Amino acid sequence: MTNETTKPLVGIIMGSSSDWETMRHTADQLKNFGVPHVCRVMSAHRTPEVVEQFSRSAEADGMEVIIAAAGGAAHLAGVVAAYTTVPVLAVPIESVLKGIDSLLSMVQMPGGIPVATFAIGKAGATNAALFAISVLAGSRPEYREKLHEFRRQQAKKVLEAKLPE
Ligand code: RP5
Repeated sequence: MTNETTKPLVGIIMGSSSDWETMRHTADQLKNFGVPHVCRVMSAHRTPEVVEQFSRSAEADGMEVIIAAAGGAAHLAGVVAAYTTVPVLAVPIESVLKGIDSLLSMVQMPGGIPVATFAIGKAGATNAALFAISVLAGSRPEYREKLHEFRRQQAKKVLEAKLPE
């Protein structure tokens, strides 16, 4: 599924369709910023060949960031990173162990193959998208301006917050 008409700059991949409830927040954020992206389900253990093919071709396909989400023994991001030098951002999905297993599987990559790991669940899904946009903004002033506007709006909401009597 390609969500924008132009070539995707960001690839959002997840180990299972059950991860979508979390990863829709990543896709929504990219959509809000008008970033072309693609969302796909692929699993490091259930469909390893698909993961390999996707990762090997990501750079030639013009992808500049890959966001990989998985839960449990969450090796998807690490496997993708093994095949590509495109930056890989990892989102740990909540699991029967509350996502601690997913987080540790992702964040504890041995030195040499980096994976940038975000918070468990919705916050991580949101921040992975915002971080990807920051990466793209390095060479795209329109995304930089949108990020500034996003921060302004976010601050405004905090300043205008009313507490109950
Ligand atoms: C992981 O196993 C997926 O990323 C998912 O978070 C978890 C459970 O997958 P399902 O059994 O719901 O397909 O590979």
